[in-house]
Amino acid sequence: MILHDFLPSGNGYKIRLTCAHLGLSYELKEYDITKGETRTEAFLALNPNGKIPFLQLDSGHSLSESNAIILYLAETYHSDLLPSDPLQKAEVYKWLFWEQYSHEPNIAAVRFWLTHNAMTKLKESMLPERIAQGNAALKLMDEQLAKHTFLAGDQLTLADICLFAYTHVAEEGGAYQLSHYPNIQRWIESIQKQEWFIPISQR
Ligand SMILES: N[C@@H](CCC(=O)N[C@@H](CS)C(=O)NCC(=O)O)C(=O)O
Repeated sequence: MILHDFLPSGNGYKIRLTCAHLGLSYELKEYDITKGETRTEAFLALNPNGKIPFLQLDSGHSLSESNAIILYLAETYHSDLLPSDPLQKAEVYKWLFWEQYSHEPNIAAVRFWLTHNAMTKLKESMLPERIAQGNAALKLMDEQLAKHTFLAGDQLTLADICLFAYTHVAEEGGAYQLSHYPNIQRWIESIQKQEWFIPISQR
């Protein structure tokens, strides 16, 4: 497998973490998204969406969208990261869909704007609303984690890998303070203690 990625990306990190958990090896091809390296003709021929992460399988098939990729990997390797019971599985899907709509646009996008010199007047005007929505997302996670060890219950699943990726770096850029969310902090530490854990800057 070849993973096309940018190491600071939480979306790419979801795949690196899933592969680490599953013990899968892959070739890494790195792109600097701040220099438009995913917008070249050569990259667009591979992935017309012009974004990392992007996984080329040995079969010749290719996949984009981080959460589709981690679902594919967990199902293919029959991992307990995705429960087989339909209701428990739906709980995992729920967090993955929620992440893309209610978490990633507020936490990941704001981190990128503030840490990669990507602020414009328009983005600046959107910032207060995005930060309010991001804090609402963190509060919801914190409340869930007050009741359960992990997001989808008491077993670690793809929901945790998916949401760990951008939550643990939410403070980068200064928009969010994780000290307001003690249950999230406990959960972050418990994931960092897993024997398969790798930091975001690694593969
Ligand atoms: N929904 C997609 C988002 C992918 C995405 O936004 N990728 C960003 C980096 S995290 C990117 O490649 N941006 C470069 C660009 O748009 O030119 C996923 O979950 O994989």
